[in-house]
Amino acid sequence: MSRKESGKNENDETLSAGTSPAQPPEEKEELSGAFLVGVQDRDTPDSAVKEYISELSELVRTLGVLVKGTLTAPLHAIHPKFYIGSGKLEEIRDKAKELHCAMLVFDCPLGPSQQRNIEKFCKLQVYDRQEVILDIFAARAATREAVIQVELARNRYYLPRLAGAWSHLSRQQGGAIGSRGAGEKQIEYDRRMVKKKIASLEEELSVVRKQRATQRKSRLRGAVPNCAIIGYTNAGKSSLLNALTGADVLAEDKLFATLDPTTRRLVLPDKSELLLTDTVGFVRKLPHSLVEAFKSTLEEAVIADFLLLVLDAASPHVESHWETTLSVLSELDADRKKMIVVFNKCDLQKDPVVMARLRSTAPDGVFVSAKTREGFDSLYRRLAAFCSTGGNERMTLKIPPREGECIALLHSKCVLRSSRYDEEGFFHAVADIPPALKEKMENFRVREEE
Ligand SMILES: Nc1nc2c(ncn2[C@@H]2O[C@H](COP(=O)(O)OP(=O)(O)OP(=O)(O)O)[C@@H](O)[C@H]2O)c(=O)[nH]1
Ligand SMILES: [Mg+2]
Repeated sequence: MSRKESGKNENDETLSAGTSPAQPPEEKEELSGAFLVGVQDRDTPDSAVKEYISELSELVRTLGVLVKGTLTAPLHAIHPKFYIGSGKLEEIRDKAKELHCAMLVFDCPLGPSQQRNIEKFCKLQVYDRQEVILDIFAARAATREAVIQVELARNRYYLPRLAGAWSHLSRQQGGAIGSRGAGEKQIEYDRRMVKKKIASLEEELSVVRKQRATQRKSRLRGAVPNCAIIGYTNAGKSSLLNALTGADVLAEDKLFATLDPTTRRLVLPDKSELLLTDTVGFVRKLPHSLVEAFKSTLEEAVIADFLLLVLDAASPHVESHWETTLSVLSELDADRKKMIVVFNKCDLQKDPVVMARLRSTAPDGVFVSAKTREGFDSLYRRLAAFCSTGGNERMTLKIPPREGECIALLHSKCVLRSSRYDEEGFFHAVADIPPALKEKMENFRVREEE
């Protein structure tokens, strides 16, 4: 089922079950749809909990599953057996049964045994947010690299869940809940198989990574700055790449429409050039196994000379999306990169109060619309400024005579401050090096003490 068909977007405790709301569900109605469970600790305000649950609804709907009801459980301390208190879980179970739901989806990360305990107690399938995200990625993966990465992440997620988790796996193949019959031997066998699978996926991924690194090298050889477009899922990253470069990347009102990076060359009005790479979107609580597995894709952000951090100015949650994006970047060790903050979808955000708030939080932010192209002139100016000076670094260099290509690059792509040849033919220079050439020139750098 597509997201658009999948029902309303309210945060009501009980949502339409797809039948007429006036008629109670029939006794023998088949189990379907999900009941969502949010958790609220003392530090989380009501508004944030509402936002998390509405995002979880969106994620679940992306999988084509109807959301029938939601409930938020207060959390004073994590209950080792069920994560939340047993009284609350009973209430959740009864509500979910009343609505003939087939599954519970928790917004918090459940441990393998908590997941099993809740399944046993409620006799319902139990998912957590991480598994939902993994499933969305699995459904979206199209290229070999994405498929391997997702499969790797899923296998790593399932490995600790194998012990006694037969229903959990068998349900993936349509098995019934509560049918855990497999003995320890079988579980051991499965564990070995999953470990083997993980090892072979890792091997396959390392081959693909090497290919990507080679492609990247040939891209970097062009000495054009690299910019990665990053941001929360659905912020409009692909739309922006398309609008700026005339690329034809799929841009859809879907979570995680993009899993594979696409790079396009952009020639700015002042004729400076850069390479723009569209990347996979971020989301709150991105499963660690996914971040790990998608490292080679996400590395595009790490190796870029600078970032375009795209935010959806029309989203009521723009600030928290920004925070999440920065925290995923910090997990990748890329949060201190130079970046241009871009507020997209300005055609949809006409509230002057919101715009003023965003302007004051990001005085350097650029406000654009990928749809109407408003604000593109200022974005071009910011990009051009970056290309000409932004990322340059002054280096003192000593280049051997055999490196003629490097010397030529210094003359054509760098700003030479001073230069001379010595009697052995070495080229000595002080030059401002653009980001794309830093790695290459680093080999000939002369340190102060030398
Ligand atoms: N009105 C309006 N809609 C936009 C704008 N930019 C993007 N959209 C819409 O927002 C939705 C998401 O756009 P994408 O470009 O797919 O977003 P993304 O950030 O690449 O999303 P993921 O790949 O899922 O992470 C699509 O329906 C776009 O048409 C904009 O400036 N204005
Ligand atoms: Mg995209």
